[in-house]
Amino acid sequence: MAKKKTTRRRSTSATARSSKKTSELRVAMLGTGFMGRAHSNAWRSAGTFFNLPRPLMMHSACGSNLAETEKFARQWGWASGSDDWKSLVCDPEVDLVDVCTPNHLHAEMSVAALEAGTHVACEKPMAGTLDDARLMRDAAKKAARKGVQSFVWFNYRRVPAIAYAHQLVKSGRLGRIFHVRASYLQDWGHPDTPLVWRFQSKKAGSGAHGDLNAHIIDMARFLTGDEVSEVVGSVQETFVKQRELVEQAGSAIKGTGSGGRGRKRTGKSTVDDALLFLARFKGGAIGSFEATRVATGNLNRNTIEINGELGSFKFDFERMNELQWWDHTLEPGLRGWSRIMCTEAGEHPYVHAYWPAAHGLGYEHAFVSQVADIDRMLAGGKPEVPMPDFVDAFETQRVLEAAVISARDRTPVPMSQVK
Ligand code: SOE
Repeated sequence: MAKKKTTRRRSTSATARSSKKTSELRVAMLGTGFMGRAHSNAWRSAGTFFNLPRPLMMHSACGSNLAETEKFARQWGWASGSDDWKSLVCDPEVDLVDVCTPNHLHAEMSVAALEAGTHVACEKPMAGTLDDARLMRDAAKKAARKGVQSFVWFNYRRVPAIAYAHQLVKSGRLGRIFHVRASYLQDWGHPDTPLVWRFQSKKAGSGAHGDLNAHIIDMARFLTGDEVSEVVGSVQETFVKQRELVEQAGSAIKGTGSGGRGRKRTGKSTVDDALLFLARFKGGAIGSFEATRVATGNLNRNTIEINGELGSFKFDFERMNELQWWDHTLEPGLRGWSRIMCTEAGEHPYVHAYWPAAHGLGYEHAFVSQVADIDRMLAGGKPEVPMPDFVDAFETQRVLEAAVISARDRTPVPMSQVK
């Protein structure tokens, strides 16, 4: 992203950043890709669905191409477009910076914002590397002493079925937990997918691992309330070693290649296409985690199952409004999997803000709900469901790192060895 000072922002006479917890919350978003669209929609609609303590003001969207970014800003409701993130992160007119750029930019942008006293909401994975994540965590700890907050967009926590499952575990309905079985399967990383940034370790850090295992590690930690104590074993593979080089990747996650026409110029993929690992938890449970971009036929299959002594649940994002529940306290003849529609206002988190029972939610709603929680927290209140900050997300990043070391060295890695 360009660093030159050619920003064109809304001009206003207000210069002092308001610290009032009831005043407008002015947001600048860095990055205009797929996540930029999901976040823009959330910033735009949260105040319509939720009664927010701080009215939202979409100050500016920032991207590398000014003309394109201004177009994006008009389309998604931002007051202006900019290509100058360095000015935005310390602009007194901006209260919060939303970082949804490729992973290698997260640390520099987030740390600059936190040091300037600007709240930060950063996309997952928190960073491409543990070193970057540590810098971010340390900056967040320092900033927190001055009331500056950090947030990470682990959006699946705010899917009502997952948020409800979290409450079931917390209230003791599952009893002692034996198993965590999590997998995040996609198939857009087939050989015809070009060398977009997500296949370049310098930009992404890792492949399916950081992109997808980050989600299910966070979900497992959130759902069990427990921490991984050891990565017992791990295997990773890069099936597609060379991918097509393209000038313009386009805006789709997988980019747009030549589709097999003509001779292709190729470059090396430097990330995993799949990484699987086994883990132990401090509380005694064991877990399996699988992330892949080449699970043909699985488009966005984020699943997690937790088996406890008193009950179990299963979740599959492809049926995101449902939670499968097994109550082991029932007499044996009555036991069976029940399909709960998690669309009951007053019972299932966040549903009260949206539609009547059984009028399901979609991918975008978890982002909208996260904006509502961020807004509440920046007004001094509590989120509806616990929110990960940089200190929390750093723990997920440590588990990611342990799994990489375990795969590389073909050895178990106790978490105490990963600082
Ligand atoms: C691509 O794999 C992707 O967009 C991830 O980056 C997201 O985090 C995931 O929720 C959906 O798939």
